Amino acid sequence: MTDEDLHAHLLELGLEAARRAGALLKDGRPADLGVAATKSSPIDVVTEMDIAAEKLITGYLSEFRPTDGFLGEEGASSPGTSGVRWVIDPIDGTVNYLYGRPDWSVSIAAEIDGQVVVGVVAAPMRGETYHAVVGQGAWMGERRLACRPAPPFAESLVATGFGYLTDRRTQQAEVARLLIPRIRDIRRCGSAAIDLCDVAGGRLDAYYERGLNPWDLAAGDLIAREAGALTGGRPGEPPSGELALAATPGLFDPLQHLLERFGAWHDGDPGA
Ligand code: LIP
Repeated sequence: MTDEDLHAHLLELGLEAARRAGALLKDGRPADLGVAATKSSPIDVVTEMDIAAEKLITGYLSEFRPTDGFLGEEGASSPGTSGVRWVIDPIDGTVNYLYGRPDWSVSIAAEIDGQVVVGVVAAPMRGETYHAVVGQGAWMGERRLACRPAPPFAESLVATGFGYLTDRRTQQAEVARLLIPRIRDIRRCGSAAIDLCDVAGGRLDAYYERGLNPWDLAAGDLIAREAGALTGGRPGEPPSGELALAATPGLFDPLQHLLERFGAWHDGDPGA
């Protein structure tokens, strides 16, 4: 199988897995959905549907690719032997899903030897699915995605997010306070994968956040890059949990410079 054939195969599986999980989550959401457990803090929640969706996705993919590895937010973790690893966030935007808000997504990426080659983000409540294959552009269905031409910095629309730990949120609020007077406005959607796809599709000029996990980032980062955005972390660094940034090229450097100066890459002084 050529690399191109393998990528196409992985994309087909990722799209169908995301479609099936999205249907389960949209049509099967219990009216009385509650919190099944918490993780890093009392506001870092997981529902029965996060767990069910991850089980559906891994079960479907394993049926066709039994030797692939998995890394999932809700515990799927196996190295596999094929060199392919699926990185899965079954519900990106869990708090939104818990509250019945529409901005949540199913994020599925396929890595080969540690490099993401396929990314799929399904946003069922938007009726939209975004995808990318490395080197083949970013798409929303059949529509090719391209990030927005850079506006003047003071007219940029920038999204961010806030973590689940108080010290981190305090510093993140301080960074936003310093940034807001310098840009058009801030948006906080609650799903990193959707924010990254909105940069890819020109619905945002940029997005940054500290504290993302690999499953929040993997698919959306590829989609943003394949749409022509620049992505990274601190200067010279790749996007990571320390800091993830995606922006239309004309905004990337000035925004990265400000985020470095404002301390977007650390949690501030505890108790400050
Ligand atoms: C969410 C991210 C979001 C961030 C939230 C949360 P989850 O992922 O997509 O950008 O601000 O705090 O981490 O936990 O819903 O999969």
